[in-house]
Amino acid sequence: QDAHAAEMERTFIAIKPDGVQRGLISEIVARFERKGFKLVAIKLVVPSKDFAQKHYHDLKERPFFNGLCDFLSSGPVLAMVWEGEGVIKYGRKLIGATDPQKSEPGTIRGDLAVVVGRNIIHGSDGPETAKDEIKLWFKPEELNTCTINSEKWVY
Ligand code: RTP
Repeated sequence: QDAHAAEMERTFIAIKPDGVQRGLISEIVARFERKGFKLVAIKLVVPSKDFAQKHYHDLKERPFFNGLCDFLSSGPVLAMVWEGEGVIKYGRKLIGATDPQKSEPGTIRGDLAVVVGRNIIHGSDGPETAKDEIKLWFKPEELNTCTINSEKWVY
C-alpha cells in the first residue's frame, strides 16, 4: 500500500478566505471526499501577503495580482492536499471554470460563487504546479501516508 501511495497523484486545493468565512468548508471537503479522493493533509492558515505573492507568482504581471494577494492573505485559508487517480484534472473539474458566471451548475464555483474575485477555491492546474504548491504550503511530515485506507474500496 505504501508503494501504491507513493505513486499516487496529488494536488493542492485551498478554500480561500471567502469560502471559509461563508461556512463552505464542509460542503467543499464533502465533494472531494465523496468522489473517492483521499485527504492527505489539511490545515487552516492565514497566509502573509509575501506568502500569497509566492503562491500566485505566475500571475505577478496581471492587473489583479495585488488585489488577489491582499485577498488571499485577508483571513484563514483551508489548505489541503488530495490524492487519487487523475485528481489534478478532475479536481479542476469539480471546482469549475475560474469565472463562476461561466462555471457549470454542479461544480463548486457554479453552485456556490458569483464573481471571479470571490471564487472561493483554488486548485493546482498541472503536475508541476501541484508539486510546487504542495511544497510551498506543507512540510513533508505534514503529509499523511497511512491512516485513511480507502484504496481497496475505490479502485
Ligand atoms: P486558481 O488558481 O485560484 O485555482 O484559479 P484559476 O487557475 O482558475 O485562475 P487563474 O487564472 O490562475 O487566476 C487565479 C485567481 O485569480 C483571480 N482572478 N481574478 N479578472 C480578475 O479579477 C481575476 N481573474 C482571476 C481568481 O480568484 C482566480 O481564481
